[in-house]
Amino acid sequence: MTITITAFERSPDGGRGLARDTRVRWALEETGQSYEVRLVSFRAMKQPAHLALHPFGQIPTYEEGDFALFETGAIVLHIAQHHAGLLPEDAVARARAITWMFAALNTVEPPILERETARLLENDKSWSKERMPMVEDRIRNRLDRLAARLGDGEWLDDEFSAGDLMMVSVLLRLKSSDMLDEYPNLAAYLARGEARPAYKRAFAAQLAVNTRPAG
Ligand code: GTB
Repeated sequence: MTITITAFERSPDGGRGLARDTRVRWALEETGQSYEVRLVSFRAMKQPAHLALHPFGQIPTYEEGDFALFETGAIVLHIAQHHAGLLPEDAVARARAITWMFAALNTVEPPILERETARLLENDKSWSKERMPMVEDRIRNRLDRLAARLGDGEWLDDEFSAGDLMMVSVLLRLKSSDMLDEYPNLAAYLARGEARPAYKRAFAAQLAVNTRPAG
């Protein structure tokens, strides 16, 4: 059955890989699944056809015949559960990998998103400069704990898993800041994720979409 995902027709990041289709592409590449991409404009995302797939009018979505999913956590988990390569066989290790996926999405990503919102939407407010150190300290609070847990390990548990895929995807959003400079082991962890051939293929595929000539 053909797998089809949706992605921005033109990502606002110009192909830096920050839009969330990249993590889904990465999971598909890690598990050796071929896929097609349906590109959607901001306008099309809010139309009934897309809203039937994604109630919040966002990308990415995932379709396999009549089966459709939204939310990258659910999509990556589905891919990982149905194809080898992203979850350990051992039940306990598998549960831990899934726990790391949730930790990435529910504990680490929210303060990072808060910083992006503050920078993009609140930059012109009189209180913006005053607020930013507090926003960044909330990120540091998470990074301190994550860095302590990772230590000098290669991945969060023994083997690379969907938990690492999600955590690296979330941390990538800090690349344009200097915050990761404070955490050499996290910066190295991120670099290991980016060096994976599957990540490189996913990144290149989204870049090709976002750098193609207009028209
Ligand atoms: N929780 C959902 C998930 O994980 O799937 C979040 C999905 C989401 O936020 N999708 C965004 C979207 O569709 C695209 S990725 N936004 C359009 C809308 O809500 O109308 C978020 C994103 C967008 C742009 C950049 N960028 O330009 O750097 C980075 C990330």
